[in-house]
Amino acid sequence: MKTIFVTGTAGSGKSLLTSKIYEYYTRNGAFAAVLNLDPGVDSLPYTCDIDVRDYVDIVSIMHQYDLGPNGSLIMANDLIASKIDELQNEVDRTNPDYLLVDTPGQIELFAYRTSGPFFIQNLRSEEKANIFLFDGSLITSPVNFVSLSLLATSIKLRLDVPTVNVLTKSDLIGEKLKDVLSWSSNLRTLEEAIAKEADGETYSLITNVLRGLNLSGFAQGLIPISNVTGEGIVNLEIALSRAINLGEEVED
Ligand SMILES: Nc1nc2c(ncn2[C@@H]2O[C@H](COP(=O)(O)OP(=O)(O)O)[C@@H](O)[C@H]2O)c(=O)[nH]1
Ligand SMILES: [Mg+2]
Repeated sequence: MKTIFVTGTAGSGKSLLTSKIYEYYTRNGAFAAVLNLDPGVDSLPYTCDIDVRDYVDIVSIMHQYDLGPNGSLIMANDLIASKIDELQNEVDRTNPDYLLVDTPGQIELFAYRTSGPFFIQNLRSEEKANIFLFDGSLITSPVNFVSLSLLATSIKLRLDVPTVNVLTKSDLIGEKLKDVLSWSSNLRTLEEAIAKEADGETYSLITNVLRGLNLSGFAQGLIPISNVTGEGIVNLEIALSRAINLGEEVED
């Protein structure tokens, strides 16, 4: 079994992409299954094979601990790790070729809290990979792009699994797509774009951070996709196969 985690900010397209990857593998004759790890979600664009909501119930948490919706979501996210044995049993019983894990919108789970990385590191699977989604609609400026890349870097260093970086909603951003791809592959282009927008102090802070992180090397290979038109999904599959199968692709 190979496990693919889909992470990214709230609304970046995780659930919809999960459904597209599921369809892709199924169409190609592989046995794929979906694990929904989001305890707070109402409706999903796919049928879950395994669902954390069977074990963690937001409404009972609200009542039991007298919490509001935010507090109970945070608590529910922390409880995910404590349900790993139950979820692992279901995963083992299902035993798919590809397990797709759709994750909660609260990115803190992976950026800061222990529960997210614990779950990813301790779920037993032959191979694991993470897809991190850069939400195309959030990249309205080069500074925003850097900010999102820093978040992606924080998560990558905490998860310690091969990561594929994806830019979603390519259908919505028009001309900006070209800019974003050039920022992600060429540090100089990114610095020039920032120089036009930021004042001296911000510019020097950002460029120092970028050089320290060698962001251009890190963000290289940002794959643009649209979950709506299907554009780029095949490229994503190729990158994903490389990450999890060491180059062996799903057979047609
Ligand atoms: N136009 C467009 N909309 C998208 C794309 N991906 C997701 N969406 C929409 O963005 C919203 C959030 O998507 P969802 O998959 O629920 O995001 P999640 O919170 O990360 O799981 C939904 O209304 C989706 O239909 C995309 O590539 N293009
Ligand atoms: Mg979702």
